[in-house]
Amino acid sequence: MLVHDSSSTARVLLAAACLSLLLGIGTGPALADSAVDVQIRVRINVPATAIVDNTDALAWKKYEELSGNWRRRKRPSDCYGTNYTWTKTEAGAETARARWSCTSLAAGNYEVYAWWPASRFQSTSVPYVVMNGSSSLATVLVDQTANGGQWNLLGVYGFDAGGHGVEIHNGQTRQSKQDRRLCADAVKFVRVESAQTLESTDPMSETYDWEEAGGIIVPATAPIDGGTGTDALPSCDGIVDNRDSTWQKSCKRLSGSWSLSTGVGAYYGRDYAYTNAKLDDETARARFICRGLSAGRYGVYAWWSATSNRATRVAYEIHHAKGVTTVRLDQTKNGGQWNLLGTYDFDASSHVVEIHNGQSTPGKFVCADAVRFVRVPPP
Ligand SMILES: [Ca+2]
Ligand SMILES: [Ca+2]
Repeated sequence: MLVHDSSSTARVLLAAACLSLLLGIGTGPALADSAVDVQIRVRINVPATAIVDNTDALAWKKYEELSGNWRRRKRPSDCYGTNYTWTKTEAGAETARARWSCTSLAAGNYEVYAWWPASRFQSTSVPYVVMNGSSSLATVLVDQTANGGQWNLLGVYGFDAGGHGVEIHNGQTRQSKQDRRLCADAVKFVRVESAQTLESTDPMSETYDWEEAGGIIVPATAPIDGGTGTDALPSCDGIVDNRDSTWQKSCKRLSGSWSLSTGVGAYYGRDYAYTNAKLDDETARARFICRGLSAGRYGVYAWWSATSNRATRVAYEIHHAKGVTTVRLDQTKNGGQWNLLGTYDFDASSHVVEIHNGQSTPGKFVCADAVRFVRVPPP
């Protein structure tokens, strides 16, 4: 823990100072140097993991109720620690919000997990908002009727030092009359060294280096001994564009009306598809599928063209080996680049991302442009 490391740093500095005093009487500058030597050997271990429970109220990690009426309940069977808090669901705007935060973690990419006790009376669509300081990175909708008593991955996100946070609220959490409540229990941040940040380059002239391509499957006919080139792209390079229609990779309209456009720049490939965003139930859905990728852990990315009339809560559903995770993203910003939706385990040949227009921003548009799967090492 950083707090602990700070104090051990302080102890060593104190020891160095004492050493100076003990040995340094009358000798002056030479011993000041030796004190510096001792300082340089101090190694601060930056913590890689932090769990924040609803009972934490420390300076560096705490749970706070920002609004509404939260009540504490003991249920040792499948909650984290000794208890959790809960509040009632709302069909409309939020009336209750709580936050877990941790200020002792270094900057970097972290897996974010949530733990809840499951109950059939809890909401099937609980928004967890991943926060970097005061900025929202993504909203992940979680089904609290299932997967209780375990750490559930909300995705991989980049944080600034000390900016790690997750908020939960009860807005639009009542999907049926059985959804009476939602709970706030614990969250966990785990540093991942391997998470990749893809650079925004011109996608049409992108070159592939077989060695660096990592998990990208190289077909048997392609060179396997390294080398860079654009002339022998693998048949399934992990990128699925809205125009792809082969067996290896395709983007299919599952429902609704989608139009093609080049009206807003910085799209991927030839163009993008768009549809109207809806406040309530979805009316349009499209599926990006990539076959030919091996089983394993992949970072999932999406590309869109951003403008002010895009929807701010666009639902991307990642269909992975452990189920379906929905990530909500703001398409008014971060256009023209690969944006990480999280890291997930996939079975072979079943890499699927679906996008739909439900529970979003009416009057705005949802853009389906391209998605990408990039293999990362297992944790
Ligand atoms: Ca707890
Ligand atoms: Ca496209």
